Amino acid sequence: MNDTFTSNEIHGGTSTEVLKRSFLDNLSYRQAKFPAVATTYDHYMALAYTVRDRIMQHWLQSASTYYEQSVRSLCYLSAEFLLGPHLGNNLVNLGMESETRQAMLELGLDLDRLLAEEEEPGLGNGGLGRLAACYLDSLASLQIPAIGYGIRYEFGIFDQELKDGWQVERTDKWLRYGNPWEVARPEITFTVGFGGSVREQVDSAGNYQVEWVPDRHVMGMAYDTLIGGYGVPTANLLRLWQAQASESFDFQLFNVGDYQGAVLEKIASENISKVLYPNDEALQGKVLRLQQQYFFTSCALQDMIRIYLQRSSQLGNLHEKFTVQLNDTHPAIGVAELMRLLIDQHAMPWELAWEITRRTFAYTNHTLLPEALERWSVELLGRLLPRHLQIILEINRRHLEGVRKRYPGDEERASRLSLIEEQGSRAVRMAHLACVGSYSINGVAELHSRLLRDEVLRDFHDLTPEKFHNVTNGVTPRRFMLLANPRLSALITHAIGDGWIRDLDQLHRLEPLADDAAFRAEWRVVKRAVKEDLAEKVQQRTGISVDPESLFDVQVKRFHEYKRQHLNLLHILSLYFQIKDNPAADVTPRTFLFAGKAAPGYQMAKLIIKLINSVGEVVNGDSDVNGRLRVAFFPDFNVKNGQWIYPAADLSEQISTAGKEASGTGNMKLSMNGALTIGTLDGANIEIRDHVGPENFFCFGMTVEEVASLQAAGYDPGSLVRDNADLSRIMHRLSDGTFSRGDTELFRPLVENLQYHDPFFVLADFSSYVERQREVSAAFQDREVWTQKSILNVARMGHFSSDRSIRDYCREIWQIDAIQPNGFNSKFKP
Ligand code: GLG
Repeated sequence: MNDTFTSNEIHGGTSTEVLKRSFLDNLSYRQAKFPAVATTYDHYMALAYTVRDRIMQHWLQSASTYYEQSVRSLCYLSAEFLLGPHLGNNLVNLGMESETRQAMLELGLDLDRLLAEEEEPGLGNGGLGRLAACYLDSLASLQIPAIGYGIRYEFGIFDQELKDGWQVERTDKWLRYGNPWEVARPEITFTVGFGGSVREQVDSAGNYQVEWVPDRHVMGMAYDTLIGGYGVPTANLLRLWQAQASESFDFQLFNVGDYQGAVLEKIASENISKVLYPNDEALQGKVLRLQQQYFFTSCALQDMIRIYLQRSSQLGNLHEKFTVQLNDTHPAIGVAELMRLLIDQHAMPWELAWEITRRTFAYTNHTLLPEALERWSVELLGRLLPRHLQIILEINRRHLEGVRKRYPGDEERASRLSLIEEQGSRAVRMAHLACVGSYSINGVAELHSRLLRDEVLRDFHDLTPEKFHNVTNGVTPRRFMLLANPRLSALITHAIGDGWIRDLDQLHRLEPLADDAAFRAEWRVVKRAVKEDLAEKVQQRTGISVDPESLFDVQVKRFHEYKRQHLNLLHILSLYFQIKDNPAADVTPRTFLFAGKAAPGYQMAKLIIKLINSVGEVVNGDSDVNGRLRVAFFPDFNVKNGQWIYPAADLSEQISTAGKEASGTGNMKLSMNGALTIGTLDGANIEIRDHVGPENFFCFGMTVEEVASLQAAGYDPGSLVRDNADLSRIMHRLSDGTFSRGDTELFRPLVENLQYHDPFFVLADFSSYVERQREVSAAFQDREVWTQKSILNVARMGHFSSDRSIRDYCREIWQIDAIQPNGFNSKFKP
């Protein structure tokens, strides 16, 4: 081996020789293992450090450039970042996968085995958290100065297992064996207060002063994860906060002999960053959750001010150097916190502080579901954050003063616009706080943004229409195409070059190839191979063997009644009984694949999981069916498993009730990998259909307007059951024990809910869905035409790259430009 490498090469070079040398160094000096006793996990760790060092080079260069040029930066505040495994993605982004594979091979190691060792950081629930991760990838790839701020949960989203068809939750100890991707920053630690009281006094100069005296302090310590861009020497930071007790324990208590009490206090503080709330789209109103929100938001804002003050002595232009995107209302308390920091800590007058605050924040709404709109009781908020409640009430007083001036006598409007909900127990409406305290408000798909303007936030739209925007979500093609689907990516690159990876619109150049029979044949070979890979995984994880030749019909996402996994089930049952009536019927063989987690307390969602498995048991084992229908539930849906599933899908199920799914992003991942969509006119489905063309998309079901008028007219799901023989048989069989080993009670809550309430209009859309599914089955028989549609789906998905979303944010909202990192500069002070 060459012994003359410089330190820069050792940490930055990517030749096979250098990589081997770095790897062995890391195995010795960071893992403390000699080769004979090193485990596969040690090898993974040594490789992870080797890769991290290379991103570190990029980060040091980017950070020094940002510092020298005092650039305007984005701060993305999010309670969730669902990153997925780092190693494979970083290798792809650094363009060093093949050298690394070779280096490992020369050391007698298999890169794929090392990749499989990684425990993914599950610091999010679903779409909202994964969107944040896609945006970090695009921000770095587009060279936009940015910091992601969030919480370093010790336990991420639970691992899902299945026991007798039921979901069982297991804690996710992702940090058990250490996390090679993060850098601990004990020197970057902030104090966050809770509780106590507010003292008001007039000082000797006659100035009115407010002092918040919290009765408890928690420290937030930074852990940094580097996010490298694709094919560029830029890396940004994801800075996650971990809670720590302010003292190792309280000496006063210790001295009076209460050692136990002192330690308990410490434990209570550290609980704040202990666990991610596993709810998606449902508010729980728990104190610990509000503590988490305030904790990370306060740390982030204090950190921004610290960074800002490195280059400037007064805070008057804070909003010019930073803009803060609030990922939903979870960090919305930041509006009050920034006011507090500016007024109480930096002695700024209210008007100036408000001007800065209002020009700093921008708010993204992610849901229209009323049960997900956050409200904190005034009593709870006042107890936990008394100074913030004061500030919120003062913001509200001034806000309503403006409203009353503009709409004299319109008290109803004033109460609708108030930050405080007065009906029932008083509560702070966090979305209203975010709207008033921001310069921008956006939804995540065109339909969603329209419904925000016209319904949920209509009064705010009347008041400040210029604040409203739409930025349709996107997903990163690096992780969800290049990394997840190397076969398809290679075929595409072979056909049109690799420019599409950074500029997804270039996929358009595939369009003419949809008419090329030879290309279609290659496309099918790829799809077939990817389906075989997945079939093997399904066999391993579920014991169910599935036929790669069958249509892979995929619904993977969180379980929620609005997403209507049970509508999919009703279709399966309809096909099943069709076969039972006539075993010789000509049915297109299908594999129905489900995956997703249910919130642990959401009984109905868990029952739907059980029903899927119960139906699977009967259908898969029925000799009349003879393998033509297969139902499989792939356990523990997470980013890693998603990367297996998305590429293999033929059909993507996007079947939410119109008006309920803000955007969806799984719909994009599937279509980008060549699945055709069966979908409602909801969320981003509408835009996907517009882009790929209605002839390449199976659309069904009621529109938002039709749902509203059915609701207004009085919806009677029972009559639909009575009038539809297929449906009445299905409903009957669901309750007669056919799918529950004779138990007639098990599925009753689900059946009765549908028959008597059906809040998500499952039965109302059933016929339209089954009819469209019949077309799907027929279309799949003609493989040439199907392949053509599949190619056109991919060719026309360029718009749904998260790069496009980030460009939209930069241009329409943030006003931030890209920056090329310089080389190192001696002036740089780390
Ligand atoms: C939400 C919505 C999704 C959306 C995602 C990202 O339910 O429709 O795609 O955020 O904007 N709470 C969510 O996961």
